Amino acid sequence: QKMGLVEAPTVASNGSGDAQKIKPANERSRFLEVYNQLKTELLADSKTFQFTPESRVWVEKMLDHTVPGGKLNRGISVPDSLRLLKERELTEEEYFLSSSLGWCVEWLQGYFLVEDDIMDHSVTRRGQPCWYKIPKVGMIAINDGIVLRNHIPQILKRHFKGMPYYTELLDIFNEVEYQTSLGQMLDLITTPEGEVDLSKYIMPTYIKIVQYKTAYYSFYLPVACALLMAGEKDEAKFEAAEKILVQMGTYFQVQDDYLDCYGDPAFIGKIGTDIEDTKCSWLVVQALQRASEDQKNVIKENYGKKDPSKVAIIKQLYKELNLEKVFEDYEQESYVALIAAIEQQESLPLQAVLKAFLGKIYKRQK
Ligand code: GPP
Ligand code: MG
Ligand code: MG
Ligand code: MG
Repeated sequence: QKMGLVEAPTVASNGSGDAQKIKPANERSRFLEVYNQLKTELLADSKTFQFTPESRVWVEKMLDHTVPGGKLNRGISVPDSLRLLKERELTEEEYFLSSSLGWCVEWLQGYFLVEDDIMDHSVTRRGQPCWYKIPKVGMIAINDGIVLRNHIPQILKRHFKGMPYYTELLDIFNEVEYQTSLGQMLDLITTPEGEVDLSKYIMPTYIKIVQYKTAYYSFYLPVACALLMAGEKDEAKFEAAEKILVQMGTYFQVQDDYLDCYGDPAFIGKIGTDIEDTKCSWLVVQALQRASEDQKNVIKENYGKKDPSKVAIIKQLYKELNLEKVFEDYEQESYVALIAAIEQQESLPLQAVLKAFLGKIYKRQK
């Protein structure tokens, strides 16, 4: 193991016994090799690192903490999708380039999470302290997020300038970042600190928040990258894929909201804060749809408070309203609806791409 390289975990099982969601360790480590190369190039950039050795060390530590430690579903979906679109194995070059785009998606995600954890007062992420919680980091994390974000066009310039789809790539990353920031804004202004306005927690608002804050960057972006690399020019194909991927991303964020309350922090790698943060979570929207007047008052009195006993009262109410079952039904219905929508697609390779992505998240435990 060379110093400074991120080690690929050799874990062969996620403990849930669900083979579908287990990534072979070699797939992960092959993908991580691309990360190490991209990182090395960024750190060697003479323009940027005429600074001090200290700044190089800082960036490397920051990257290793914030970029590669997640499930990597979004990133690996780019080479996976390209392989399915081409209906053959990728060449070394195709694998490297599509994986680089996958890493750009992971870099974007790293940036979003660094900022999101500050905004959400989160404590842990991916089984470690959030970046801003690391000693000597604190609010420097805000700028580190901006550095991460600006690494993306650097990577794209180094490896894609001159490609026929270079402009489209830059455009799509910009567009998706804009959409995500609007979703995050909606998420935040729907829940001003210290204020509980239950009338705002309705399904149409919820759907808009999650489509914008999660679905575009997590689902549409990786597949759009693969379509661009495959030379796809038909606007209608992008639109058809977008429609389904936004629907899939909505389902994914509902799972995220569910796991925030019901997931095992040791397994999902983060401690939920949605109840304390007064979030417009899928669970509270469902609870309000089913609550009696008395139960609504319980929510009003206890939602959005740091006090653990108030959080426990909300969780108890969710139990009484049987939200675990409501979620189970939703999960089943979403899956059936998504498969039906996918099978309406004319292109079989695109169907395969969408089914593969859905397979990665269906019934996920983390
Ligand atoms: C995740 O929502 C949303 C994002 C990561 C988008 C952040 C966008 C920015 C422009 C910063 P979440 O807060 O529910 O995620 P988690 O549960 O992982 O904290
Ligand atoms: Mg958030
Ligand atoms: Mg958050
Ligand atoms: Mg969440």
